[in-house]
Amino acid sequence: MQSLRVQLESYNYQYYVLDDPSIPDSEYDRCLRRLQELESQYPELVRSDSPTQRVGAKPLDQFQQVSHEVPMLSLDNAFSADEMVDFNRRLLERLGGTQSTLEFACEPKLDGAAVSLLYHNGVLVRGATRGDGKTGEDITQNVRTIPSIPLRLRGEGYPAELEIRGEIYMPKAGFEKLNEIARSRGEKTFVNPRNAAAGSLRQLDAKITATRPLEMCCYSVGLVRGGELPEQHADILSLLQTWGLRINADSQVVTGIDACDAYYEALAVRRDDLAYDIDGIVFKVNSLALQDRLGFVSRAPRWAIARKFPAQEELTQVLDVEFQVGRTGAITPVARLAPVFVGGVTVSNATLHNMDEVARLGLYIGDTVVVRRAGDVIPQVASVVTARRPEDASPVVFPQSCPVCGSVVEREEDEATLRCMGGLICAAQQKAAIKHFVSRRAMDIDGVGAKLVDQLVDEGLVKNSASLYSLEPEQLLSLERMGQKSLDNLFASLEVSKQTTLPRFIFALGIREVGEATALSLANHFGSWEKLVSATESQLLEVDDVGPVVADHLLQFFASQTSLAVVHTLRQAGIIWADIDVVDSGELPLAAQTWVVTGKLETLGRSEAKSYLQKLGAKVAGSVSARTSCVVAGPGAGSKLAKATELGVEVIDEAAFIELLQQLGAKE
Ligand code: 5U1
Repeated sequence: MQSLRVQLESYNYQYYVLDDPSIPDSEYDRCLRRLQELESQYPELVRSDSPTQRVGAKPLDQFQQVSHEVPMLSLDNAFSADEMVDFNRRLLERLGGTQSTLEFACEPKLDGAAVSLLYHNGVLVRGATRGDGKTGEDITQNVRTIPSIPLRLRGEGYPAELEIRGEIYMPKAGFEKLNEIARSRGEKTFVNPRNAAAGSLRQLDAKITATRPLEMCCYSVGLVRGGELPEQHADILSLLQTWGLRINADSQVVTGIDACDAYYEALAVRRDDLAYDIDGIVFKVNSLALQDRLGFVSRAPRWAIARKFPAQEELTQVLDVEFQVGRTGAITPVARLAPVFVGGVTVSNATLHNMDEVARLGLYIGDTVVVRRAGDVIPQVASVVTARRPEDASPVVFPQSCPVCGSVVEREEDEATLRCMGGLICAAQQKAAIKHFVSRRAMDIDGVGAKLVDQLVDEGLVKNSASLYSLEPEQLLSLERMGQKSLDNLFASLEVSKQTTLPRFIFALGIREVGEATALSLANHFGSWEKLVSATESQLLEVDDVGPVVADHLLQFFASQTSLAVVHTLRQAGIIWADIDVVDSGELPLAAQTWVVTGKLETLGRSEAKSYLQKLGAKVAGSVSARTSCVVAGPGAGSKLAKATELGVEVIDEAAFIELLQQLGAKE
C-alpha cells in the first residue's frame, strides 16, 4: 500500500505540477483501484493523506470560521504604464536611493478564488478561503478534492508549519464543459470561470466540488514556522514546486520597470489563448529583504502591484430588445445597450441568441445586466442584476410575424430559433444573403460594403446577388455618399470577382449549413457545378462533412427554380471558374486524418495552413480530442496545445509543417 501511495503521488506530481505525465491514464486508474481494493481489505491501514481519500464522507452543515494568523493581503492596482512608472519611483524613493533599479517577479493574475493551505509536517491540515483577509472559512474537505493540491508535500526540508497562498481557478475548457452540461439539463449556468470556481469551493458537500474541474496555482507563503525559506520570492516558488505545489509556468523575473511593461504587453497578446482567465499581471519586488524594508499600507503590500487588463465585464442597462433577421430567416433577439467600455471596446449591442436564452437569463427591457466581452468573442449578456430592475421594466415579447417583411414566423421542432418563412421576399434575408455573397471569404467584392447593400436593397436596385452584376452607373450616382471613386471601385471589384473558384462560388450561394469547409469538400468531390447540382442524396452523403441535414438543404436549393435562376444569371453575367480534377479523397496523403491549427503562424497564416491541409485530404477541426491526428502550434498557442500534450497528440511547429508540405509536394 505504501508503495502504491508513493507511486500515485509521483504520477500526480508529474501530471498536475510538472505538466509532464509519464504514464497513460489507464495505468494511473489501475494503481488507484488496486490501492482502493487493499484499503477496503485493510481499513485500519487507510491514511488520511492517501490519494484515495480526496472526497470526505459527510456533507457539512456549515463552514467553520478560521482566522489567518498572517493576514491575507490584497493588492493595489495600476491601470497604465504611467502608473507603473509611479509605482517604481515610489519604491526607489522609499528605499532611500540605495537601489538604482529593482528586480521584479512577474506573474499572471489568475481570476479565481484566493485560498490558504496549511501544511503541518508536510501534511495538508487546513484549506481556507481568504474571507476578509483576517477571517475566512474552513474549506478543507473541498480543497482536498482538487487533484493539483498535494495532501502531503514531497521531498524534504519544508518548514514544520507552512502556509501556502494561491488561487483556485477553473480552466476555460472545464468551465465551458460544465456550462454545456448545465445547459443540456436545463440548469443554471455560471456567469464566468471565477464565479464557477468560487461557487464550487463553497459547496457543503465535497462530493459536488470533486466533480468540478478546479486547479490550484500557488503564488506566495503565509505562516512559516520551524524552517527557513530562500531570500528571493522566485526561489521560494521554485522550491514550492519541488515540494509538489503547482506554480505558474509563465512567471518570470525581470529587471527594471520597462521590462515589466514588456512582460505585460507580451502576456496581453497571449491572454485569450491562455487555458485560464487572467485579469492582470502581478509585479512583486523579488528580494524579501527589500519587501521587509518596504512594508505595508493598510491591507496591501507596498512591494507589489497588480497591473490590470481592460475589464472583460461591465454593468450596463438594456435600453431595448430588437429582432434581427439573418440570412436563413433566423430571428435573433439583440439587446440594445447603454454604451459601455468593456474588453477594450465600446459595446452598444449584445446578441441574446434565441428565446431560450432570454428565458434562461430572465431578462426584462430596462434591466441592468453584466456584459462580458472576452477576446474576439462577440459581447454577451452574462447575467441580469434583478435587484436593480426598475418598476417600468417590461418583458421581452417575441414577434408573431417577421419584423421586416411581415411573413409568417415558425418555431422549428426542437429548435429555440424563430424563423421568418418569407425566404427571399424578405428584405432582411435579401440583404444578409448579398452581404454573405460579397464577403471576403466568398466572392470578395470589396467595393460593395454592408451599408451599400442596405441602400441598394432599400432603393429596390438589387434583390439578389445576381442583380449586382446588372447595375448601371447612373442608377447609383444618386445614392448617398456615392462618388465617382467609389463607383469605379465598385465596378472594378465586381469585374475582378467574376474570375473565381468553384468552392468560393458554392460557399457564396449561402446554402444553409454549407460553410467554407463543406463547400470545399463538395467542390473537390464533384469537380463541377453540373455534377454537384445533379447529385442524388446518396451521392451527396458520400462527401466528407455532408450528413442528412446538409444533404437536405442542398437538395432543396437545387430543386428551387428561384435559386437555380440566380445561379444561371450569375453565370450569364460572366462568373467563371476552373473545374477541379477529382481525386479519390481516400488516396490523398492525409486522408482520414483530423488536424488542428492553433497559435500564430508567422509564414503561412492559419487559413492558408488549413487550406493546405484540406487539399491534402485532412479534416481541420476546431478542437483537440483523442481522435486528433496532429496539432500545428504556433507562438501563443494555449488551451489546445495543453490539451494535445495532455492527450499525447503529436504537435509540430510551423517549420516542421512547412517541411511536411514540401515533402508531400503541396508547397514549393
Ligand atoms: N500571482 C499572484 N496573484 N496574487 C494575488 N500573486 C499574488 N499575490 C497576491 C495576491 C492577492 O498577494 C500578495 C502579493 C500578498
